[in-house]
Amino acid sequence: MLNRRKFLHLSALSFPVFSIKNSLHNDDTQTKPIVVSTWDSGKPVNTEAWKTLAAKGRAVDAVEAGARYMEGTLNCCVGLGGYPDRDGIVTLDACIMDEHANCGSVGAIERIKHPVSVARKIMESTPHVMLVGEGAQKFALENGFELASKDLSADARKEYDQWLIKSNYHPEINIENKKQNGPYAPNFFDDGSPNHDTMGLVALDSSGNMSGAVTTSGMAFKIHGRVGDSPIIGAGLFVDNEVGAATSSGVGEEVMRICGTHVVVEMMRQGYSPEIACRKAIERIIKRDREKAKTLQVGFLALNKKGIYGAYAIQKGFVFSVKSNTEERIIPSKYFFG
Ligand code: SD4
Repeated sequence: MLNRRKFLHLSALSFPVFSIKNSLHNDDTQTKPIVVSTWDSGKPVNTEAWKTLAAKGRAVDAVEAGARYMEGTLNCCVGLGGYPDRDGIVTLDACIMDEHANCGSVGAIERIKHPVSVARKIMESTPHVMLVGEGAQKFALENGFELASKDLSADARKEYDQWLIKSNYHPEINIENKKQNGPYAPNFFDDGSPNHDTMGLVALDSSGNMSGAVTTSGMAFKIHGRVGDSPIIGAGLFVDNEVGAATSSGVGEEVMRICGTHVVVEMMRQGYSPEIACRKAIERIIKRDREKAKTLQVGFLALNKKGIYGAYAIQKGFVFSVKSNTEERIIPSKYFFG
């Protein structure tokens, strides 16, 4: 039986949870349509997705269009213009998930410009969720996708040649200040600003349905065949049309170890706001290995069924882009260390 002392203790413990839940449940506002994307580079991605959302289209079409925009920007780090693996080969990961929990995914695909659309084709025309490597490329070619050149972009060639001098594999993704964090951290421009290789976006359409997509060239100079969190459903992306959707960026291995975006969505199901849900997933990563977590970056971004968004990261520097009928802006994420 619960004695009074235990009862008081339990109610004190549950108070913050109760108030967070209430703050979500008492909020009757509904923002739709809305799209949120990782990073400041998400701004034009949102603009592209918005064309579909503003025309009362489906969220799944909007997120595919947003991801395709980024993949098509070949002077950028997402898609075929991205940094190669340590063998000098660009391998791409992508996924998409719709309001019915249909999902499609490609891992380590080579020489295909729009992996997100290959993922969608897998989702819609096969009984499978994920194809990888040569099989994914074969499937893409059989379905009308073109084989692109294997040449690296000028920027990727320059960075790869530079990296080859030491061939020091020291993954530190998206930490804000390169100089603070060791001799060589890939994914930074010369001025030290983060050069993101991943684009994740989630959207709520005017019918109240949610979808998400992620596309990436993955971690720069990775071991050939390495696949990160981005194409893994429940790690880099998760959508539950009853609750909300989440995506991630940062060191994929850490996200995969906790099934990060699935954790975020399940936290939202329990009533937590998107920001607190993201924070809880970040805390789970930090709890596993606090010292290691200090050396790396992971950021989660979430949107709930009411169109309320939130993000949380391990370190300072993660930002996200929002577009709705009432706002269009880039917002710095809250973070744990700093
Ligand atoms: C990965 N999560 O492959 C990706 C990398 C990333 O910005 O997010 N970079 O692990």
